[in-house]
Amino acid sequence: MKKYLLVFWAGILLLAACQPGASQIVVQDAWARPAGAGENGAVFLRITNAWPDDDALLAASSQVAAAVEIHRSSMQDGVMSMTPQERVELPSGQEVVFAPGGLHIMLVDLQQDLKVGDTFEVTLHFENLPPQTVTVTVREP
Ligand SMILES: [Cu+2]
Repeated sequence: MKKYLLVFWAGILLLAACQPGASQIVVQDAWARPAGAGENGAVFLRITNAWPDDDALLAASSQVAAAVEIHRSSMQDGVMSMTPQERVELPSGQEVVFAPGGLHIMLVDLQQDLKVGDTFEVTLHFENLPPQTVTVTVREP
């Protein structure tokens, strides 16, 4: 397990070294559930802060939805509810996972259908580092 982690970090450092000036936030496995125009969609991904300083995700934007919000799902008294997040901490050297049942990027009022195999762009806005646009692939959960 330790060896695996080491290889993981070497990969991150290599990635960072190959992109001088690029944002030191590494986003992996960005995907969205299929959904129809007029509905709400959700984007899931993993964000690693490979920068020496802490940062935070403050907002997200995309052309495919009328509004984009950052939410956290939680179970309260047996009922699933979503709470908007003003910021999501991205501590240096740590991975933050957006996954079903937890953190997600909510696409409010989709302007187009999201069909399996489609791709679209979402831009992540951070407190310190420059914004980063990632490609999201639509797939079944
Ligand atoms: Cu939500």
